[in-house]
Amino acid sequence: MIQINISEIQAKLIEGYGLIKDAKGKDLVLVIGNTGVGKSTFLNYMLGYKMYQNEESDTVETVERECPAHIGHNMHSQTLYTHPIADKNYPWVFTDCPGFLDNRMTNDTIVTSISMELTIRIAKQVKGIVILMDATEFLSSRLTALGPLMKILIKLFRDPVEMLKYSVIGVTKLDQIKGGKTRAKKITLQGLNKIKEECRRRIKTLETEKRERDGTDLIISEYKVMEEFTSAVLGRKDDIMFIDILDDGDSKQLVTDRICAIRSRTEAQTDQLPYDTSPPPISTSTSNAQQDALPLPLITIADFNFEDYDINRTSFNKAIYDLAGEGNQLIGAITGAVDQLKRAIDLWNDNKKRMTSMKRLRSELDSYISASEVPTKLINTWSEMLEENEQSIQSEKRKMQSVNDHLKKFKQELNEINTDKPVIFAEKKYIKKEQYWTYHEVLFDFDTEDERTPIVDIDQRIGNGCWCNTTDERRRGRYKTWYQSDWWKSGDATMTVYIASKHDTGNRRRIKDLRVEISRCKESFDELNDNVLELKKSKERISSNITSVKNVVQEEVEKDRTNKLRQCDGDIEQLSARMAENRRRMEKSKAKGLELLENFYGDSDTLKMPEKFEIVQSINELLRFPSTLVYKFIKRYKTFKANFDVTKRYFQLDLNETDLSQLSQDNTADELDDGAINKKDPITGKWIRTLVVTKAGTGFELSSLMEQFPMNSVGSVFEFTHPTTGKKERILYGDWAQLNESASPTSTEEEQISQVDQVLSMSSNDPQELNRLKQSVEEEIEMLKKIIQEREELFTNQRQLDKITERLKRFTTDETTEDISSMEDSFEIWC
Ligand SMILES: Nc1nc2c(ncn2[C@@H]2O[C@H](COP(=O)(O)OP(=O)(O)OP(=O)(O)O)[C@@H](O)[C@H]2O)c(=O)[nH]1
Ligand SMILES: [Mg+2]
Repeated sequence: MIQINISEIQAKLIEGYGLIKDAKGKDLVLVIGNTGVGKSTFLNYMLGYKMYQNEESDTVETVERECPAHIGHNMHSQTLYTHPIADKNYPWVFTDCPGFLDNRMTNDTIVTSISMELTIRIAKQVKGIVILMDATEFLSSRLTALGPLMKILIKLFRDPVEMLKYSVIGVTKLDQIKGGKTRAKKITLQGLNKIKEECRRRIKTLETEKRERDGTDLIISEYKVMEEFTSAVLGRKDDIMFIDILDDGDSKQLVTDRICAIRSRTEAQTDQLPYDTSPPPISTSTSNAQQDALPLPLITIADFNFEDYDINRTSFNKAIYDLAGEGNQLIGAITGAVDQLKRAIDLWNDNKKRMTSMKRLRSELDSYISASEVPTKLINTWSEMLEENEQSIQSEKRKMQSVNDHLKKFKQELNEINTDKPVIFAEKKYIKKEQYWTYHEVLFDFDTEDERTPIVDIDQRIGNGCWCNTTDERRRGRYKTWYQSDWWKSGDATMTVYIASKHDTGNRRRIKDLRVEISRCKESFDELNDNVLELKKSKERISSNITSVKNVVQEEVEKDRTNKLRQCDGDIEQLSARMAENRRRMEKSKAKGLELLENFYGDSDTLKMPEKFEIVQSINELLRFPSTLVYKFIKRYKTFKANFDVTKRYFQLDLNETDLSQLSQDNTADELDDGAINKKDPITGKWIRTLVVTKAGTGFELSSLMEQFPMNSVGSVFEFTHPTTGKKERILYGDWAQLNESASPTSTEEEQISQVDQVLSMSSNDPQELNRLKQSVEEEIEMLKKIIQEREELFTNQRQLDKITERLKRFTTDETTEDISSMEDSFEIWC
C-alpha cells in the first residue's frame, strides 16, 4: 500500500508552482536524465557558468557559488521540481527536469511528476528534449547503464522512440573516462551496441519461454522499446553530443546548434499553443520517410504519460478523488442530516397545527352537532303545532261547554212548559153580598175551543166556607160545573174561576222548536266531542313524534359525537405518536449532524474538511482533473460553506427551548395550495380529496367544481351547477376542519351558513371515512323523508279539523234567533 501524504504533496506543489512560472508561454527545452547524470551541472554550463573539477571529490562544480541549477553531490536526487531557467541568450527556456529514479520518497516522485506536467501545460510548447546519459555507466556495458533512463522515458512518453526526433542525446562526465572524449565515444557506442544485443537476446529468450519478465525489473515490452530506442540512437550515432563541460564552450555551441535544428522548418507554426490546439500525438503520425519530408508535429501534453505515469501518480490521483469523494459524502451526509432535521421540524409543525385544530375541533364538537338544524327546526314546528292543537282542544271544549249550557236551558224551558201552570182563559168574579152563604150554588158554564179537559181553580181566599155538591161536567170544548158553597163567614168574597191548559197553540210551537234545538245541540256536542277526541289523538301523535325524533336525534347526535370523538381521539393519538416520532427524528438528525460536523473539522490525526477542500481545489486548479467527483466537491463545498452558519445553527438548536414554528419551511410555493380547493396532507404528502355531499344526497369531488369556483373561495357561499344533477345549488365552501377551526363565526359568516342548502362537506383522503360520511348522510335523508311524510299526515288532520271548525262556524251563524237571544253571546265567542 502506497502511503501518500497528500498535504505534504500539496504544500510542495504550491512551493514548486512558484518555481515553474518562468515556463509560462515559453518554448521549453527539457533536460532529462537519471538522477546524478549531471543535468543541473549541464544547465549551469549551458548558461555560461564556469566549471572546475574538484580533484578531491572527483566532481565538477561551478566556479561561482551562486548558480541557477543546484548540483547534488550524492546519489539522492537534489531537484524536486521541474525548474525552467530563462536566459536572455536562448530563445527557449531550458528546463531542468528532476530525475525520476525511485530513490526518492513516494510523495516526492508524485510532486516531481506533477511539477513537470504543470510546467509543460503552462508553456507555449516543448521545443526539444536533451536526453543525458552518463558515460561512466557504459563502462560496465550492462543493461543497467540504460535501464533506468529507459524506464524514465517509457514512463514519461507515450512513444519514447518517436521522441528521439525532437531530442539531442548528450553524454556527460567525459572527464571521468580515461582516454577522454575519444574513448568515451567508443565506450558509449560499444555499450549501446551491447545493450541492443542484450535486449534482442533477452526478448528472444522470453518469447521462447513465453514469459513476461526475467530476473531484471524490465519486462518484455520494455526490452523491445529499449532495443528499438538503442537502435535508433545508434542509427544517428553522429548526432550524439559528447559534452565536455570543462571546455571553453565548444560543447555548448554544438548543443545549441543541434537544438536550433530541431523542427526548424516548423518554427513558424509554433505560435499556436499546443495545449489548446491538441493535435494528434506524434505516435500516430506517418512513416519515417514521410516525416523527413513533412514538418514535425508539435509536442503536446498528449505525448506525455503524466496521468498514468506510475503507480504513485495514479495513487495520488486516486487520493485526490478519494478526498473529493469523502468531501462529497460528508457534505451530502451533513446536508442530508440538516434536510432530515428540517423535514422533521416541518412535519412536527404540521402535526402540531393539525393537533391544535384537532383539539379545537374536539372541544367544539358539541356546538357542531347542535348546529344540525334539520331536526331542531322540525321539532320547533311540531311544538308550535302541539301548542296550536292544545289551543284548539281548549277552544273546542269551550264550545262544548257552551253547547251544553244551551242544551240545559232548552231542556229547562221545555220542562217549564210541561208544568201545569194554568193559563187563564175564562174568569168570573163573584162578590159575596151576604154575611154567609149556605148552599149557595154557582154555576160555571163555559164553552172552550180547546178539546182538552179544562182545569178549574177557584180562589180559595174567598172565605171560610167550602165547596160542596160540586157537579163537574167538564168535557172537551165544554165546561160546566155546579158549585155549592157553604160559607159561614160573613164578608165580601171574590171568586175567580179559570181554566189552565198547556195545550194552547203558542206553547205547542215552542215545545216543537225546543226539541229541535235540543237535538241539534246534542249533535253539535257530539261533533265537538269527536273533534276533541281527534285533536287529542293528534296531540298524542305529535307528542310521540317529538319524543321519538328527539330520541332519534339524540341517538344520532350521540352516535355522531361518539364517532367523531373517537375519530378525533384516534387522530390526536396518531398525531402525538407522529410528533413523538418527529421529535425522535429531530434528535437523531441533530446528533448525527453534530457528529458529522465533528468529522468535518477533523481530529488531530486527520485532515479537516476545509483543508481537504483547499488541497483538492488548489491541485485541481493546477491539474484540472477531468473528474466530476472533484468538480462536484468544489461546487458543493462552496455552496455548503456559504450556508454553513445556518446549517450549524440547526444542529445546535435546543429542541426543547426553541419555538420550532419559527423554523417551519415556507411551502407557499405549492401551486395547488393557491387554489385552496385541495390540500396536501403534511404527513403523507398526498393530495387530500374533498368530497362534497349535498342535501340531495349526491356526492362528488370538490375538485370537479374547480372551474366553477373563484380562487380562494374558502368560507364563502357560491351558487354552482351540480355536476351530476345539473341543478343550481348553493354551497358554503369550507371543509369540516376549517369550519370548526374559526373560533366563532362572524355574523356575516353565520348568515352565509344559514343561506346554504344544507351542504355538508368534508375533507379526507380516507375512503372509509368518506363512505361513513356518505352512509350517515343517506341515513339522515331517510329520516328526513319519514319526518316529512308524518308531517304531511299531520297536515291532513289539520285540514280535517279546519273543515269541522268551518262547519261549526256556519252552524252558529244560522241559529242566532231572537227567541234564544241569550245564546248569542256564547256563539259570538265561537266566531
Ligand atoms: N566529474 C564530473 N562530475 C560531474 C559532471 N557532471 C556532473 N557531475 C557531478 O555529478 C553529480 C551530480 O550532478 P547534478 O548535476 O547534480 O546531477 P543531476 O542530474 O542534476 O541530479 P538530480 O538533480 O539529482 O537528478 C555532482 O556531484 C556533479 O558534480 C561531469 O561532467 N564530470
Ligand atoms: Mg539536478
